[in-house]
Amino acid sequence: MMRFIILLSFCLSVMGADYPIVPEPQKLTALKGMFQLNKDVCLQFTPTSVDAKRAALYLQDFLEKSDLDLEISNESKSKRILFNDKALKQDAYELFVTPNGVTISAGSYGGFFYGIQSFLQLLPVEFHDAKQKILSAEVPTLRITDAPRFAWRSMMLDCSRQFFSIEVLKKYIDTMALYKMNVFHWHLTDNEGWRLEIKKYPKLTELGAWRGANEILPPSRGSRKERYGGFYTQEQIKDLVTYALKRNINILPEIDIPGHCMAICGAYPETLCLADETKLKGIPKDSMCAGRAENFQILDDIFTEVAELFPFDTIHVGGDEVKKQRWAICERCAVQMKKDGMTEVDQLQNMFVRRVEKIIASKGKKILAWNEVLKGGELNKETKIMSWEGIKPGVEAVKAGHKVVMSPGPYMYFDMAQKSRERGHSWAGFINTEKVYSYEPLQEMHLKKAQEKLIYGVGACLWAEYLDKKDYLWHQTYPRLLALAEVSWSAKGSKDWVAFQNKLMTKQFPLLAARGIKYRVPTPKFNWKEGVITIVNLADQAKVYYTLDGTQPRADSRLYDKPVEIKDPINFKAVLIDSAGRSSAVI
Ligand code: TNX
Repeated sequence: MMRFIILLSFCLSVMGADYPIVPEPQKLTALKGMFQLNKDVCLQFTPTSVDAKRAALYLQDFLEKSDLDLEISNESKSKRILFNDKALKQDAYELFVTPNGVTISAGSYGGFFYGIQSFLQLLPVEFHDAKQKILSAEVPTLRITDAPRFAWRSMMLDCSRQFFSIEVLKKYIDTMALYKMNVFHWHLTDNEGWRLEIKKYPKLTELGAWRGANEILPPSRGSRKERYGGFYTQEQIKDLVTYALKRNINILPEIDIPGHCMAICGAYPETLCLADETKLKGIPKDSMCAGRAENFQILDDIFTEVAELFPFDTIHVGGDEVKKQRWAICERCAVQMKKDGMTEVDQLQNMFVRRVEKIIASKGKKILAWNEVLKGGELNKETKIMSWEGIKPGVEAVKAGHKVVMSPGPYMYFDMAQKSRERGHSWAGFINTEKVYSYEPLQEMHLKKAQEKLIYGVGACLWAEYLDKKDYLWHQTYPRLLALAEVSWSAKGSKDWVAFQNKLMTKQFPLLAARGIKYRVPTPKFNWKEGVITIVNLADQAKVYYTLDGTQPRADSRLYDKPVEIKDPINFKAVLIDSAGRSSAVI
């Protein structure tokens, strides 16, 4: 019995801060001793496995940035990192670190890659800082058996409302990969700008990529009257796709149709509905006409180029918030409705999406779309649905037989502010890291076991209306993405908020800081009761400093070490300073 208790407490102690890997692996066992990583260690791989070789080269490249050059050698040197081909499921891996060597086993490139990511999180954070040279390290020994809970783990970035350079996108993708996310959902077109070069329709980017006083797109948040915009060339896109694939990330392009189309409709006004101008007054020009046959040819041409650029098997075709007022008074839409015996404009959208399904199928791909496309009739069962208007549309989609990616606004919309008076949207409430972490993808769905299998993945969205402030993109993504990673990867029921916070504080914040990521430091949480202020839920290594005279608290202000008694009304201000020395906003 005693032995069992000792063993149990030993196993429990390995969770969380001792082995601060995010997302929490499915199974982790601590071992005794340390592995010495230095230039005498060589890299080896199963010679018949292309994936094992690619992974070995990836790790070699990564460590080389710190000047640690490991040789690839099949000689039996004393210590090695072995990439071992083993029949494991897609993206699953085993990582075995002993004092004598490291073995990463997997049956897919993704599995090897994720074994590497867990290993890299065990290294001193200096390895993540390109400016630091580090030639040796002690790595704690352990055995991990790990696999993702969901096959699809996506992060969306809206590059229409704001334009981000390829350099920023690479950093974004690189950091996602560290946390085992595998789909970069790239929102490329919207009312505020069309961002990808389409050779057959050059005006999409010549005109549709720009907004400002004299442009076809009016100025919007952050861009004032200046000409604002930009687009990605096809060469840049191909390069980014390759970059992402190296990190086991597929890029899911989103071409948002038939609504959110002011850019395409501005560049090619003939794509708009046909009606008496007086009746159309005041209705935004953001929807493509559903009754114009040529529009489907244009889309076919566009998707031909999109399908060639993106090797991923799925294309996101939007379908959200289509303003159907134009359709309701359009002569051509009326003809179409009559021809198909339709009585509602929702049916028109269904017809539109079904035609697009056929177009995309002709390119050998499947579609994914926002949940609004469920209205107005059935769709092909191969079409995946992204449930953003809460949880209910996800249930409806499953019941209609579709695979679903859960992105409910109240948990997964990283464009929401994280607390009151912070920058961001708030229509889905305030979403802090704890809220994201609390999300259980099967909650409130009441699905049968077979239906649960259709919940294919989880994805967060970062819309860019409020991302015009420098580096705010990072503030909104981190550390919330780490919570998303645990929600989508870690085993159901394995979540532990206290342990998670400690992992952030002891390892992940310093690691992100080393990578130059300007994450949001969580503000301290406090209780106020009967004249006493108590700071609660303070993670290991986090420090709170405060002032009582209304001045800005800093690292040389009073350190919080016990509840603060307050006699008179007073201006109490506090900040949290994390283990990387970065400060939260003042509360
Ligand atoms: C809704 S979510 C939108 C976006 C906005 C976002 C702001 C969705 C499919 N459409 O166009 O940017 O809300 O939170």
